[in-house]
Amino acid sequence: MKKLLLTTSFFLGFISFSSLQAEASVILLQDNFDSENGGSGALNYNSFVNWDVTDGTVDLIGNGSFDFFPGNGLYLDMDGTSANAGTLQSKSVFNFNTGDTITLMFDILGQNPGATSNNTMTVSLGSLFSETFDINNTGTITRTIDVTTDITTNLIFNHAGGDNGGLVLDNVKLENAPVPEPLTILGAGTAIAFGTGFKRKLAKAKKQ
Ligand SMILES: [Ca+2]
Ligand SMILES: [Ca+2]
Ligand SMILES: [Ca+2]
Repeated sequence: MKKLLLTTSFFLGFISFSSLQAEASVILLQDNFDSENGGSGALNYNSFVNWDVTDGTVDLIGNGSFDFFPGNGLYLDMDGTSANAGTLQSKSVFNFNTGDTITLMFDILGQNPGATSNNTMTVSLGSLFSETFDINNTGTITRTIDVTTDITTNLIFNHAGGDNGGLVLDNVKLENAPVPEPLTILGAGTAIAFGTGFKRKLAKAKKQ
């Protein structure tokens, strides 16, 4: 009987562990800017649902308003209309644990045709990630980041310069595949709990 108990516990623990291992990644932030400002463009916009402009300005354009890249709804000229390019910081602060795997995606649609050369934008996620992009990076950017230290951080897009025309940002997505470690403990706990319950049932059956 003891052998059966052990086998059952092991089996259940294994099921919990296996199913939790396969847990999908979590989308932490996804934004196409299309429904900002009731769907209309606005220069020097700073009433974002998901973002604060912490320095300079950005322009919410597209959808018929300075629509340099039609078909993308609204999007951002990261160098606004104040001669000081913008820094866009996520309102959310994200917690990452060692072993997590982050996927960061965004589109650089191109740049405002009024922009001069040398437009650069540094994208950062605390000490985990920092990379500077320019017009040569036009397209969909995808970066996979392995988390090697526990960290709490915002996601920041920091455009340099200030000639009122900059790189154009759209479709930001931040995703995390959490490390399954704490869930393994849960799996073992489930096995122990079940084992105890099974033992009690056996004792009860013997009494009857
Ligand atoms: Ca858009
Ligand atoms: Ca602008
Ligand atoms: Ca510029």
